[in-house]
Amino acid sequence: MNAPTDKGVERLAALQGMGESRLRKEDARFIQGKGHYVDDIQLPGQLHMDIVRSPLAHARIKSIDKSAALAMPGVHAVLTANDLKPLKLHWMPTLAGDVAAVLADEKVHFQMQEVAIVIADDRYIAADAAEAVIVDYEELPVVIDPYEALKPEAPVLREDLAGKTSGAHGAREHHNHIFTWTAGDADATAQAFATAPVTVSQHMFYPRVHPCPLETCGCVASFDPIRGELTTYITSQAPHVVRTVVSMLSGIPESKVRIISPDIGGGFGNKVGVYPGYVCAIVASIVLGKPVKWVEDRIENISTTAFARDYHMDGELAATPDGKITALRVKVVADHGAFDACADPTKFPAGLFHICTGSYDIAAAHCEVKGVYTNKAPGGVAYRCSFRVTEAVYLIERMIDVLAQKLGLDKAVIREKNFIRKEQFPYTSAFGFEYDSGDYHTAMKQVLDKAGYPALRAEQAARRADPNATHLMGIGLCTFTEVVGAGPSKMCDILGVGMFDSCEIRIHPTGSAIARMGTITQGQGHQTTYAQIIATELGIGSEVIQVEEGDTSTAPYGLGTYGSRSTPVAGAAIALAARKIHAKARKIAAHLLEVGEADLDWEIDRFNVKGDASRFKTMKDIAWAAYNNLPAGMEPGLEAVHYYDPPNFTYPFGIYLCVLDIDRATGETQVRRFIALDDCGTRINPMIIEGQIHGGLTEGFAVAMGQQMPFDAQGNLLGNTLMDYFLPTAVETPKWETDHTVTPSPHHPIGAKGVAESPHVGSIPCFANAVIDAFSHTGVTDLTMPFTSYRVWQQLKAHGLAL
Ligand code: MCN
Ligand code: CUM
Repeated sequence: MNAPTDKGVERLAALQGMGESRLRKEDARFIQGKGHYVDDIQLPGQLHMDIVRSPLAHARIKSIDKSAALAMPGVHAVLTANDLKPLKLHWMPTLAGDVAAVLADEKVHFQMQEVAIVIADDRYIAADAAEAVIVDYEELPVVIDPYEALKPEAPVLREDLAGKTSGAHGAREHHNHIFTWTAGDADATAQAFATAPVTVSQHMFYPRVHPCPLETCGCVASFDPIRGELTTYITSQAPHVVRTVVSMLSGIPESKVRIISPDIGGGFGNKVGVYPGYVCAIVASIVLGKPVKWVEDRIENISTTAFARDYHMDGELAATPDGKITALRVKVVADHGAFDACADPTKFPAGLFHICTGSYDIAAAHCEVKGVYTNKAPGGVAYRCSFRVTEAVYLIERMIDVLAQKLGLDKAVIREKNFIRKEQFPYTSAFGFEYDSGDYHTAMKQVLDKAGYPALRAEQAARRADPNATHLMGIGLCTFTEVVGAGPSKMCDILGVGMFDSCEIRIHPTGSAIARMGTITQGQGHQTTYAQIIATELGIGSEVIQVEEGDTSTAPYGLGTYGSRSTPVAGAAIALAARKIHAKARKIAAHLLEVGEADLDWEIDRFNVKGDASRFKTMKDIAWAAYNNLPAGMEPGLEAVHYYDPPNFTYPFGIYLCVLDIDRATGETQVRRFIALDDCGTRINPMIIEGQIHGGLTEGFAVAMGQQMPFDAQGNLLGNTLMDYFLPTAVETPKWETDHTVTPSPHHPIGAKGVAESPHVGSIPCFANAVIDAFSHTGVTDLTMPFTSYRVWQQLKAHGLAL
């Protein structure tokens, strides 16, 4: 390629391609009130649905009296499980191989479970009528603790599974047991522990939290009885998967089902699953022949749609006396709630939790995850989690601190000692993951230098020595590795559909373009960044490239946006679709310039004749020719579609450091510094990456410092409104300092790895490690999130540190 001339530099800048901090194209609409969300959809004759929900967490339904509700003016229908039974729609399959009640069938399993639906002229009538439905319940004993649930005498929660000794993931050992999933080499690990000079163990609980997107879940279902076509606007992160599920459940051919995800006001994993509300609205529209809208309120969203975590973990490390880790063993009890509705790739009931050897070279490892039913809402995989990588990183990053404390080693030194070294990549972990690329030592040094780490430790020691110090000081480190880009379809599928993704690009005669994708943005800026990839690959300005997602009638089949998979999978599909177009464009250019293809050089936006840059054809010239002046025998048009099945996941990583001060009088924590270095390989749009990292760190701060979903013994969720559930604003949010290194993925066409979940995955253990580090001189090795002032103050009291 010729070195870009000065004019080349200008042309390159005009493309606004990869590496540019191109401003978000979406924002012009959003900041002028022109966003178009599900609740903005108004169809002629549209009716409204509301849901009658259970006040009890575990109860038998003795009777349901609809008469008062049906008598109310404006009410069109009240439907219960009995009405869905003839259609076999009162239960539905979950993505995890279980079934979930659409409307409670004889029994409710968690508070706020869907019991009946009301369809009315407007939302207010529907809400009033829902209150008028009288349900007679007989209370049953409630189980909210998964350890209690596994006791022999525990009440049977899922009577529908009576006698089923095996489930989707193997044998069931107890009536409330869902699965036991293991990975790694149990014998090799046991042997390493048996001979290890040093071992540590730690129990830790990662509490249940909720992603709480600003827009709640909802849909507008519209069945056209004349055409037999169903169109549903829905807040879905995976519209094609929804279409497949809806077609399978309803029997309507997939070609007559159209799912449209319009603008989405945040998903964060909350909008991956298929919820009873969607199914009910669709059934109601089919039954009534009219469009039906259902939009959750905040309490319904927090109480019933996909929560996250609820992992009770026991970790063990074996090591040498100087801190070289030789083995990791983990046992998890996972509270899945009433139905196993985790949105994981089919073969992985614990998601990608087995990435839990983290950034460390650990020879032997074994993990066991036991899924358990309780009387809580179902879900489990949500909230910027990369399929439970959040839990995995929390486990290993907490464990390494526990080991450092036991051995009296510095928490940075122990990490550097155990890091997988740069020359070991591609590195196969004890759990079988093949890490594609990484350079942890360089990144670590960059962060420690920036933080002035030795001085921080010295300051901490001085504080500890001073009985009059008003504040404790904690220094937290988290040096994580993510696994994103599900996935190679040989390993990852959803309901049997391989987890590839897709892109279709069409170049119009005048040189502008449209790209259609199987993914769907919820705020990640795909319309901005995807265009940048095409701009660089094809030499067409980003401004004239439209990116369209979310409509199953126009987009090629794709598995959607979650698990930070859009860049690793769809991003690769874009590049490869563009390269197909590029190859055809080269042929057309050769024809137009009357030279051989080999005589052409590609330069930014054009093909030059080798050695004579004055003879060239731009991509714009070629686009025009593609519709009127082609080499003999060549098909007209300039477009391509690519379905990309990745050969491997991508393994982004980060080094995070948090310094915080704890007020010994009040227990208040103040984050003094938070440094986040991320490496996501090739960076498409640094500004968007920065935005994703700020957002993920802020959500991580929320989880660590305030979010929780506590249940009382009766299964009442305490805190399902934004009065109680902590959403940080600019006031509480710390100032973030970001940094990066670039270690491209060797197997991705543009070397990019995902980034969106990293800041969340990495920051939560970093905050936890910082708070616990502040107390480490007292012998404390674990505290449970969230670290509210009251909880921290209790710790201060317990150790005689409160002022
Ligand atoms: N990007 C980049 N260079 C890279 C990697 C990513 O410029 N090397 C850009 C991408 O082009 C994209 C964005 O960063 O615009 C995020 O890309 P990626 O990491 O591939 O993640 P996804 O697009 O697949 O987004 C999913 C991820 C998930 S799973 C959750 S949960 C989450 C998150 O995105 N939900 C979000 N970030 C969110 N941000 C917003 N505003 N709203 C949500 O609901
Ligand atoms: Cu696990 S939250 Mo995101 O994968 O949609």
